[in-house]
Amino acid sequence: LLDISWYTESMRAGRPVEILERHKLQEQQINEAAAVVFSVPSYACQRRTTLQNHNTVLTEALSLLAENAELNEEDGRAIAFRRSEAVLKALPKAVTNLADLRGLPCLGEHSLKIIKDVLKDGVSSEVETTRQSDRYKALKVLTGIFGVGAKTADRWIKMGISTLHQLQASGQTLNQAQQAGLEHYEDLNQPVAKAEADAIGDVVQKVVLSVLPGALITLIGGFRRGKPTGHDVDFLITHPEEGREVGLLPKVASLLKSQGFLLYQKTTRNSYLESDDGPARLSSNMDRFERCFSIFKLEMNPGTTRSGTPRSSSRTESQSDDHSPQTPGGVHENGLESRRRSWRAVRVDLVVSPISQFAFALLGWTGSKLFEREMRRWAGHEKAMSLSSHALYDTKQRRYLRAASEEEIFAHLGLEYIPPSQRNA
Ligand code: DCT
Ligand code: MG
Repeated sequence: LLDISWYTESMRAGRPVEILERHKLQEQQINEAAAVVFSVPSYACQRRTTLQNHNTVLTEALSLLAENAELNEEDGRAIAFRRSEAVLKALPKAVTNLADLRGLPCLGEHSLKIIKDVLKDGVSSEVETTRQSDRYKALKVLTGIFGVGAKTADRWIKMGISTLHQLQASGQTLNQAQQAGLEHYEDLNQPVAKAEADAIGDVVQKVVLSVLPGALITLIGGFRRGKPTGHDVDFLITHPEEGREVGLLPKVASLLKSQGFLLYQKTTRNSYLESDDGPARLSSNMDRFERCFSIFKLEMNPGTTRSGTPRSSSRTESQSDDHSPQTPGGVHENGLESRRRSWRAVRVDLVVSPISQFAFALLGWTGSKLFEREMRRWAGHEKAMSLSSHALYDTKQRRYLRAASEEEIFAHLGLEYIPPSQRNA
């Protein structure tokens, strides 16, 4: 506390600046003494990250900058923001002053500056400027189209295309995925609820079992981590007898299609062969399972309201803001029409793995993306191993390490087992 005699002396001598300085210093000392000391290991796969986040204002700010970097294909920057975001997500309490961050890993200079601004002013001007920037808004709108990635969006923006209307008017040739993406734009940008994922799961299960009795179907991705909503629904399919699963998806897709459940689908074959691919190529996060990317037509019970934010607000925004997601004019969807429809479009991914790779596929497809990335980094940097959704290879022993469960993979990697609900990094 302030030393009273020094204070009165300084006041008498007319030294208010010194008083202020000393005040500040003392405040800082008090803050530091009261600072919470968090201890957080540096790899996300060593941490338990639940959906309960005590620092949403900070993590949302960092997440927007990460997203912007991803949309601009600035990978290093994106990862740095994602790592800082994940550290804050893992904290058991809200951060209230900078001193709370002492000793935490992964917080780079840029992230710290953002955190500091948000703690001080409630917002970061860099975040707000980015959010409002024409380029960010255009990238968001265009990559919101299924089948459009950052590269395509950038090419279009350079041609002066930054809205859906401009895209339609431009006469650009769209591939089939993009055409379907544009047609179902509004639905595909609405969050999918767990109940909707379960309803789709029932349909998928019935069809898969009719083609391959004994097959096992698992809901993966964010829903397996306990998220209440997602941007898509991911399923992993396998069969206890290795080999029985080969060629399953073309049959499943054609049945689903004939029953009117698919608005779009693209099926790719399994292109992974341990003998051909070898461990060197395994570090890539792209896997080569038999896979079906689809847009599912989900019937909704009468009176069922859609998940997520009310549509009315998004429509008002789109009328006033030229960049926000608008329904492509003249195409199928318009507000009233779609609200009266008895169905909605949902992105659904089906992945098939041989049973011998199932644990790796399950682990790799449960996410979160950062958790997966960190697990591969841990494997490579700390254990000289190479982890993918197909296998784990030990470079020193020069052999593949088999696993029948996720627990075994964590054990091979010398990591404490983290259940899916705590992988929300
Ligand atoms: N995955 C990954 N690396 C990628 C893409 C995906 O490790 N580049 C894994 C992690 C999550 C899983 O696949 C499914 O991917 P998404 O559906 O994109 O993620 P999600 O966590 O399910 O997110 P959402 O809830 O929004 O669908
Ligand atoms: Mg998903």
